[in-house]
Amino acid sequence: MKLTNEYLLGIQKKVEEKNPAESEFHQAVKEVLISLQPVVEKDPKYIESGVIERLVEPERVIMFRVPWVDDNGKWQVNRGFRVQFNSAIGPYKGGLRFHPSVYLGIIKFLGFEQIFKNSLTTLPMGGGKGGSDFDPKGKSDGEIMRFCQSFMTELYRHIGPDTDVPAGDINVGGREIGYLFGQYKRITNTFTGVLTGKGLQWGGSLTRTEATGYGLCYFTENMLAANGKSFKDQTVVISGSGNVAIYATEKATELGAKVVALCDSNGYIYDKNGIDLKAVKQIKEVERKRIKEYLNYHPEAEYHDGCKGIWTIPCDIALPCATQNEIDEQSAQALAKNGCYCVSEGSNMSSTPAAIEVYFANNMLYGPAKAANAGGVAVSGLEMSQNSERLSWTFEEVDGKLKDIMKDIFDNCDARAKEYGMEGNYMAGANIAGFIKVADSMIAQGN
Ligand code: NDP
Ligand code: 2IT
Repeated sequence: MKLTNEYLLGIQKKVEEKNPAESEFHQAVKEVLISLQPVVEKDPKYIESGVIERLVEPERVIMFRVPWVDDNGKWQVNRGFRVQFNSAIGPYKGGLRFHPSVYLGIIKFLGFEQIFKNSLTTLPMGGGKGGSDFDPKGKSDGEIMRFCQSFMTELYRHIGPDTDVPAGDINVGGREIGYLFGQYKRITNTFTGVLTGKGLQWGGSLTRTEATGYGLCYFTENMLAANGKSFKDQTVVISGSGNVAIYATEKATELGAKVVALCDSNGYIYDKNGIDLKAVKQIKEVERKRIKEYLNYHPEAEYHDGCKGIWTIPCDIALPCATQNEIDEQSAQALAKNGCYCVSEGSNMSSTPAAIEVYFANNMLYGPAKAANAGGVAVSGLEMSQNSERLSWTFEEVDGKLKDIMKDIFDNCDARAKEYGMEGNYMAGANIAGFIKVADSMIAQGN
């Protein structure tokens, strides 16, 4: 699919000129603009109101120094970010990513996607994202704590339970949210729902840990069912071995699939008997070690260096759950050639534009990240609700709501795709459905 609409091409050009060297942000914007072509052609109000020009400009970008002292007493400096992209339908909401690859372009792409994703959840949340180029690999617990405390010592003045509510993303899980929350509480002398993904004893929601991976499988289950398929007896390849990958593996297995591979940034494991998730949880959640350790539990499994090879394993369904652009054209072709008929994204912007072309050319089912992985932020929204009413719901209650939300998201993507003459194109459906609610709110609010 190409961007041919003159007006939208002009917006894309301006975005690229005004935000040089931010290729991931350009990519995320372009995908949305392509999907919006039939929308602006049908309803001129979206051009006349200038709402798309407004939407591609973040409301606020915050960049700051994060100084901290390592275990050797040496000063270290990282860069912190929070992009408060859009508050048309609720307070800014979105995760924090700590990874050496983080720079403004990554945070902007994630914040931009978050606007549409949060809109799709049906909950009142705007879009934001933050993080740092801090690399937690090899750091002690004390170093992680001091980094988080320093990060929050600046961030606290920009956030709040009705302003901006951060959460986790790559390398930000329960431990980091704890240190961030503790520092916010100490500085502001308030105990509020300013972060989600909190511990269960101090305001967290049951199911938040599982939510993104479970939600991905619920979305995928709906997409499969609408096309006469299911997870039952399917072979599934999942990339990553972090929060999203682990709980996607758990739910896909529960739904009758056999998950045969996982990876981390060093390499991948292939276990043709089906992944032993108990071993993976021990390695990753308890010991924080490399996925290669899996061979100590299952010497009959295979380990290969590098991540790309994981997409050459024959499978029916692929669930990328590691990072952006992890499936390129070549990997998408390898999947198609091996008979994979469904790619559903746990990681944000998992597929390059060329890979997406391959999915469509091969009539594969494609679940785009901003719809398929919205379960995490949806349960974050439910955590905010519970914090506001100072109650906590049971696992079954939250899981039931998550299931309903993921079904609604799929139905909405499906309906919007059909409405605009692109049946089965859930990417266009997600972008259009997410956009209309936010754009109409921006027009109504005059900013
Ligand atoms: P984790 O930090 O728990 O796990 C990330 C996994 O992906 C690890 O196995 C990591 O390997 C691997 N990975 C990360 N970066 C790279 C890279 N550049 N190349 C290869 N492998 C990489 O993060 P999450 O599971 O929370 O997040 C995974 C994806 O899901 C991200 O794209 C995130 O944005 C998205 N997401 C997360 C949500 C959440 O609620 N947590 C919600 C919605 C989306 P290693 O340990 O070697 O770095
Ligand atoms: O990408 C995402 O949706 C997340 N990392 C979760 C955000 C959140 O606020 O729970």
